[in-house]
This record gives sequence, C-alpha cells and structure tokens, in this order.
Amino acid sequence: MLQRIGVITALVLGLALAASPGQVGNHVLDILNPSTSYNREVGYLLRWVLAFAAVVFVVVTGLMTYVTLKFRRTGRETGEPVQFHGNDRIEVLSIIIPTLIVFIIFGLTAQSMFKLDRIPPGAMTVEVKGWRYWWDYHYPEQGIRNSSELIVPVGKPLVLEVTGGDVIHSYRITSLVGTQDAIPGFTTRIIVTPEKVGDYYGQCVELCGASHANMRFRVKVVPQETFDRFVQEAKAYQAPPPSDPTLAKGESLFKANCAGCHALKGVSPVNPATLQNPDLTFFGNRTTLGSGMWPNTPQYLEAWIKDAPGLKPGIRMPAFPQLSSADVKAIADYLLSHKLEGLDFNFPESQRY
Ligand code: HEC
Ligand SMILES: [Cu+2]
Repeated sequence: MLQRIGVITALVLGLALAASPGQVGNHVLDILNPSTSYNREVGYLLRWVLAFAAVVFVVVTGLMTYVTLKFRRTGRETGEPVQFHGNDRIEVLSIIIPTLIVFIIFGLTAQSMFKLDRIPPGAMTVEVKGWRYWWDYHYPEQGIRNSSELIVPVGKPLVLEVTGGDVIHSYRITSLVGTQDAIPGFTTRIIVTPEKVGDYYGQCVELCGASHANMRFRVKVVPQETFDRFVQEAKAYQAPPPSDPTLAKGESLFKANCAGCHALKGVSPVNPATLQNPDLTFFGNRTTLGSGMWPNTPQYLEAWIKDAPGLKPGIRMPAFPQLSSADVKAIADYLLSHKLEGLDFNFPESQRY
C-alpha cells in the first residue's frame, strides 16, 4: 500500500516537473531551458524550492497515510485507546526542520540576488519607458531611439533602466529575464546578458488599463555586427524626400494628421508631445505593429490607421474615418518606405523564444 502511494506521488511530481513550456503564438516560453545566466540562476532556485516542497509533501502525506491506516477503527476495540498529551521531541523537530528549510532557501536566494545585481564591465545601458500601451527605448550611449521593439547585441551585458511614463507597468521577457516594475518617477534595473540570437516575446505584467493584455513587445537579440550597423544607420537616418506621387501624398497626409503625435526624423521632430507616442522613424523595419500585436504588413497597417482604437481599445491614437482608402494606403506606403537598408529583424520560428 505505502509503496503504491509512493509511486503515485512520484508520478504526480514528475508530471508537474516535466510540464511542457508555455507557448504564445510561435514563441516558446521556457525558463527551465534558459538562454541567459539570469534565467539559469532562477531555474536553479526553482529546482531547490521544488525539491524541498517534494520532500515536505512526501513526508507529510506519508505520515498522514501511515497514521490513518495504523490507527483506523477495526471494530475490535474494547474501549478508548490509551490517551497521551504532547511529544516534546516531535514538537521541537517540527519547528527546527521547517525553520532550517526557510533559512536555506533564504540563503540561496540572497546569494543569487547578489550575483545577479552585479553590473558586468562593459555593460550597455538602454532606457525603457512604459506607456499605455507600448514601450519606448532610448539608447543614451548611442544617441538613438526606437519604439516597441528592443534591438540589442548578443553576448553584451545590458542594463535596462525601466520606468513608467503614465501609470505603473511591468516589464517582463519570460525567456530572457525576470520582471521589473515600470514606475513613473522611479527607475528599476534589469541586468542581463543575452546569450542566444533570437526574437524574444515580452509582455506588460501589471494591470494598467483597457489594453493591458495588448501591451506586448519584442526583443531582438542580434549579432554584434548587425547591431553596430543598426546603430550607425539609425544615427545617420534622415527621411528621404518622397520618390513618387503616392509617397508625396502620404507625406503630406502624415504631416497633417499624425506628425503632432509621432516623431519621424527629418519630417516630425522629437519633442515633449511626440515623446509620449511611438517613434515611427524607421517603421519599415518593425516586424510587428501595435506594440507586438500584429505582423507589420500593409494590410494590418491600413486597418490600424483607419481605426486603431477599434483594434486596440483605450489607446490615445484616434480613428481616422475621414481618410479615404486611397489616403490610408498612401500613409501606410509612406511609413513602410522608411527603412534602414539591409536590416531584417524577422526570425525563423525555431528562433522565437
Ligand atoms: C493623439 C496622438 C496620436 C495621433 C494623432 C496618431 N497617433 Fe499613432 N499612435 C499613438 C499612440 C499613443 C500609439 C501607441 C498605441 C499602442 O500601441 O498602445 C500609436 C501607435 C501607432 C502605430 C504603431 C506603432 C508601433 O510601434 O507599433 C502606428 C503605425 C501609428 N500610430 C500611425 C499613426 C498614423 C499614420 C497617424 C495619422 C494618420 C497616427 N498614428 C496618429 C498616438 C497617435
Ligand atoms: Cu502596462
């Protein structure tokens, strides 16, 4: 009997441990198969906690089962069994053992926290700002800005300085690193070194309003050469003059309807107003639209320009019912024509984490 219970317990625990990793779209989220030392450390702590939990579970349910079986009613009792009160040895042990377990877990956690809080030499800083319902990135050392998609080099230690622009958000990239709150007027820090090139799925994890669930993002971890090229081209970028009549129409419509909110280098400046909305300077390089919600294709982009709040409730961007389909198409073509040459941030499915 006891053996059978042991086998069942082991099976249940085994299943829990082997539970398949989460999946969003075609991104596989799996912290037990880590791609950074940060997640390796968290996975190591998780295993310790699970191991202690397993021991406690087996001992407690084992003893309960034993007592239930051993002292069950047999029908052969002749009166009350012998009564006794207290057992000093069991009581002392049942205080000392859990306290020891808590201290061991505390020690391991503190050790990991000190280890993860150290900034490795040569780290690069990126300022991350959460807004309803998208993320903005400023690279102070490189002097560039990009919105919705964070582009970083592989193998380089990063310090992400996370803050909030309006309300409290929380920045989480499951397969890369844990979570940090994005609090207005306050900076939290994420220190991480991405080790694997790929496209990482991120999500705001602090309820922040109607489109909280739609507040996603991507982190593109690219080879160092690609990153250097990205920085060089992004710094030098100036919107070229429109090369055909559709793009010229797109530009004048953009200036009339969108430039008050969106910066686009060479057309619409970065200022306190445009800093509160996504930068669209090289929007043609974006792989997603609406902060990680949809693929950035002409079809989705036109639907977005026509009725963004219909697609993503609660955003500050208005719908533009007054624009004709031709106008909308001209603006979409215009935005997609702004691109850094020779850079493609799309990754195959096998590299989406
Ligand atoms: C009142 C300010 C405002 C105006 C005007 C505005 N937008 Fe926006 N736009 C926003 C905000 C805020 C977002 C972020 C929405 C989100 O994803 O939560 C946004 C997002 C976008 C995005 C997606 C960016 C990304 O990184 O995914 C595009 C593209 C865009 N706007 C294009 C336009 C165009 C084209 C116009 C003019 C026809 C326009 N916007 C007018 C505020 C504005
Ligand atoms: Cu949020």
